[in-house]
Amino acid sequence: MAIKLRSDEDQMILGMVHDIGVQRIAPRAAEIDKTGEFPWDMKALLAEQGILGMPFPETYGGSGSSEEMIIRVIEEISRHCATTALILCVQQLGSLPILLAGTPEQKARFLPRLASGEWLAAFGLTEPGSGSDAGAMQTRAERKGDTYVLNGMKHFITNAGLAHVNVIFAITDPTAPGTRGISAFIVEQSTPGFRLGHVEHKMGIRGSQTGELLFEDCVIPAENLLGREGEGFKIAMMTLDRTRPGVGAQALGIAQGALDVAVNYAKQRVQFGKPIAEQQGIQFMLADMATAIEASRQLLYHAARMIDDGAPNFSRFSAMAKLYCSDTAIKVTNDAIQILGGYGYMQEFPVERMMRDAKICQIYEGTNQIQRVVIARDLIKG
Ligand code: COS
Repeated sequence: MAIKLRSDEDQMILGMVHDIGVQRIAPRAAEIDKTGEFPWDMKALLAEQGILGMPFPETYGGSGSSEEMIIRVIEEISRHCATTALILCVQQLGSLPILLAGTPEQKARFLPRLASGEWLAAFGLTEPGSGSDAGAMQTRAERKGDTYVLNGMKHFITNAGLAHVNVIFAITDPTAPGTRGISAFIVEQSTPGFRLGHVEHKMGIRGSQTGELLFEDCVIPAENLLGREGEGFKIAMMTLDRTRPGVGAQALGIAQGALDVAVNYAKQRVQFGKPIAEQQGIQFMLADMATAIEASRQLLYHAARMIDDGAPNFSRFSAMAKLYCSDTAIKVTNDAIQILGGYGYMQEFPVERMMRDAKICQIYEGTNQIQRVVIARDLIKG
C-alpha cells in the first residue's frame, strides 16, 4: 500500500529505486544466491545511483536522507534481492559510529569515500563468545604511545575482508565495571596485523561475505579511537538502535516480494478446474500474509519517523519493528512456499531463497530474543 512520503522528491527517488529493482536487481538475484559471490556490480549500481550515499550528510558527499527514506529504499531493493539491500544496510551500520562519535577530522577523512561507495564499511562487535552478550568481548586494545595495539578476533562480520573502514570494538580497560572498559576504533583494511580469517558458508544472503577478522599485534594510530576510551559499548548500542529498522525493512521487503510471487502464482495455477486464488483456503492465507505485512510496515515506518523526529524512546520501537517485520517475513515466506506447493520448494522459483534470506533477519543486529529484552527493559524502567 502506498504510504505517502513527506516530499515529492522522495516519491521520485523511490520510483527510481523501484525501476532499478525490477530492471537491474531482480534479474541478478538468483545468480548471486547460487554463486555466493559478493555482487560487485550491484555495489557499483547502488554507488552510481547515489543510494549508498543516502545515510551520509551532504557535507560529506551524501544525500542526507531521512531514516524513513533509507528504510523504504532497503525495503524496495529487498523485494528482489536481500543480499543487494544488505550492502546499503551495512554501509549505514559500519559508518554510523563515525557519524555519531567521530571527530570532524575522522569524518572528513572517512565519510566522503564511504558516501561515494568507493569504500565499504564493516561493524566488528561480535566474537565467538560474545554474541547476544556483546559486553563479554575479549579483543584487547592496549595504548602504546600514540598508538593502540589490537589483539583478538571478531567473527560473523558482514563485509569481512571487503571493507576498507572497519569499526572495531575492543577492551581498553579490563578493570572497568560492566561494559565501561570497551572502546571503539577505526581499523583500515591494509593495516599490518589485521587480516581476514575464515569465510562462512551461509544458508541465506549468500552473496554477502561474512567472516572472521583477526588482529595480531595490529598497530593503529591513537587518532583512530572513536569517541573517548570506555564509550565503545554505548556507541555500539546507539548505532544498533538506529540500524535495526534497516533489518526490519530488509525483512519486510522480502515478505512483500514473496507475497507478490504467491499472488501471481495463485492467479495462474489451476487445480480442481479453477485458479487456486479462487479457493477460499488460499484466499485466507493470502489475506493473512497481506495483513501481517501491512501491520509490519506501519510499525516500521513509525519507528523510522521517530528516529527522524528525534523522539526520546525510539529504541523500543526500533526493536519492535525489527522483531515484528522479521517474524512476519519468516511466516509469509513459509506460506508463500506452501502456496506454490512443490514448485515453491524448487530453486527455479524465488520463494525458497526468500525464506532462507529472511531467517537471518531474526538473528543479526541482535536476536529477536534480545529485541524483546530491549522492549521489556524500556517498558519497566523507572
Ligand atoms: N543506548 C545507549 N546506551 C546504552 C544502550 C542504548 N541503547 N543500551 C545500554 N546502554 C548503556 C547502559 O546505560 C549502560 O551504561 P552504564 O555502564 O553507564 O550504566 C551500558 O550501556 C551497559 O548496559 P546494560 O547493562 O543494559 O548492558 P547488557 O550487558 O545488559 O546488554 C543488551 C544489553 C543485551 C541490550 C546488549 O548486549 C545487546 O544489544 N546485545 C545484542 C548485541 C547485538 O545486537 N549484536 C549484533 C551485532 S551486529 S550483527
